[in-house]
Amino acid sequence: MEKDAKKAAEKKGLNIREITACEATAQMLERMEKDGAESVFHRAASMKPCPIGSQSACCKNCSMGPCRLNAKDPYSKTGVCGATIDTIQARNFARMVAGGAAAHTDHGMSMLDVFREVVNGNIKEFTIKDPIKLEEVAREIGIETEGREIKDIAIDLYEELERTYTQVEGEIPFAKRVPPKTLETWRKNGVVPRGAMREIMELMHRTHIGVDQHYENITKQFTRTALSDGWGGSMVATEISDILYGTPTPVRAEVNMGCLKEDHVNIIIHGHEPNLFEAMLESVNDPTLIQAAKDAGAEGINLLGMCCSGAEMLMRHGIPHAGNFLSTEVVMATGAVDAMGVDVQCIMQGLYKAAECYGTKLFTTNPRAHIEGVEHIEFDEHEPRKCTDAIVEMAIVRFKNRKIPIEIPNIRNLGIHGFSHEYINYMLGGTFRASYVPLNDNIINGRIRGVAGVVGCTNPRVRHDWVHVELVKELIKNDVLVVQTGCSQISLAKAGLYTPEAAHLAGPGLREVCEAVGMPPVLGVGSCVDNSRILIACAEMVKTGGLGESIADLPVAGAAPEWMSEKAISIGHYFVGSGVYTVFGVTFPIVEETKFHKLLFEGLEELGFGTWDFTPDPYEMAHKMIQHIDKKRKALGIDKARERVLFDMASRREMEAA
Ligand code: NFS
Repeated sequence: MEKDAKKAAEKKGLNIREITACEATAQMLERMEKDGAESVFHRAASMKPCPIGSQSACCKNCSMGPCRLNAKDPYSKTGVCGATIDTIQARNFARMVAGGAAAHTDHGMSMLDVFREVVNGNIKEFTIKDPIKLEEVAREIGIETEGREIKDIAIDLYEELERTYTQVEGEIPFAKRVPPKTLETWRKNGVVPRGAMREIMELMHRTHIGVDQHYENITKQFTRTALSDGWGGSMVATEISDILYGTPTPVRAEVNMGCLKEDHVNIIIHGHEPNLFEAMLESVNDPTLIQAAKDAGAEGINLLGMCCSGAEMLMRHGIPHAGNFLSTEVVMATGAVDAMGVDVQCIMQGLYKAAECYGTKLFTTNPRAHIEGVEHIEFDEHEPRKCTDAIVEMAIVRFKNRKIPIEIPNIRNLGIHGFSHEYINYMLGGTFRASYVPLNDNIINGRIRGVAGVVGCTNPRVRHDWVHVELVKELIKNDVLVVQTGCSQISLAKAGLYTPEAAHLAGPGLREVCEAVGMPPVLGVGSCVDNSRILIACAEMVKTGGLGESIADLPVAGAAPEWMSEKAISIGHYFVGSGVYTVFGVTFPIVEETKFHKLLFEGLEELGFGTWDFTPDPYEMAHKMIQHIDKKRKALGIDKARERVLFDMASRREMEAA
């Protein structure tokens, strides 16, 4: 009986407008429904999340279990080994941090591998595009640069940054960028990362059955591990990508599925490491391959990105972006994607079926990420074009033999992307006085109430894009400047908030600043590893002065309203570890009213860190963040300034009315 009901519900199909706020995704889901094709949205509808697992009240770390505890009465039971709910949850949370931190640091490590090979002359296709940044980064971590050759500085930089991963004792190099008072908090609590490999290894050890069985001690180690991601692996990934491929500056670019072109060979690169994408950019500009595409009847080759490497290429080169995580299968329903090349992270296995259904040539390229049934063309950084040229050639063949009727949603959104920390510096300060002083001043005088980082994934358990968009709109309406990365940035770009004109949606203070500088009220700073740019911006704000002595003093807040990955948990926790109030949506993987929950949601703040919070509602989320920002303004004694500005605005309006 129950089965029949379920089947009937499945037959009814998806309630498309309720599951996504993205019009292009909705249109393609309609097509998939007609074609009987499957997507992440369909699978989410037919699979209910496990209620015990979603609260992290189970343990499968050994074979005496798996043990299921009672989330409603969490202290009524323990695991077979005697592990309490707090131990179990802390261990589960810790392993999510370890998984996420491992992903980011392994990504950073492969960027460093490429850098080493470029410096040694073993890779010729890539070069050092931004030697100025190389020198700056080197200087910041104590490497002598005066009068030295770039190559010699680069060799030292490589060796120094390698310690981010391999060092067994001491502090990671970028600890030098942490504001002294924040670093003092870390030292006092024993959480300054040594090397990421060591931290992740120790965390996996400590969460094994029968090792660390105090949730506070486990929390200490996963804080250290998360910090080795944010100020370590992720930061290295960002800095080395800038050095090799150029530091982003603002660029006009388009997003959404309408960027696909019916009369072009369309190639999408989806994943996280920019190396594959950079090589692909060379391939699609190769005159021989362009000619081959023309010979096949195409007008040219159209390269697009998706997910995080897409976000990086969007901001670094203005390459169009076709959509975020939840749209990666759906986009193939256009029939217009001739080839998709993927590398690592957030690559759904379901892509295989969608590609098969709509005739897209799908390729895995990274030795670390194969998919059963999918053709693998290995990408070797020493001969990058071998792989990318092959993908282009196959895409051309597919173009010639297109069988599926093409249906491209006619939606494109123009915006300005590419606000690196360096550019924010320059933009607000001007060429001759590049600094954060104007930002700090505008925060102190209350035109800008505070800064919010809104980042992270999209998740089919909530209405796709909607939570991001509503949250950000509410924040800017209240004069909070928003910086963004990853899939969240694409949600807002699709909603049209990446134009300077979107400033009219901002509150009067923020609008004034945006109009004066000509910037959008929402700044995209890149992919998820580029959240490190937000950390650097926070450190700069502290250094510039007037907003307290540590990151925890700043009127800033962070959010991942539609998160889904372990990487998001690691990011969330390194922001908390750095002193930032951070709120997540969807669900929070902990039972409420446990000691561990209390530690994350209250206790950490008392130790000088930031704090976790949770709500699935975007408006409540915005106001929780604003409340925190106001609390910090008050503690800094700048709440009065803000009141005065509000009064000024009100009186101005009164005058206008009169
Ligand atoms: Ni970030 Fe990038 Fe997107 Fe989430 Fe996945 S693409 S690293 S994890 S889903 S934001």
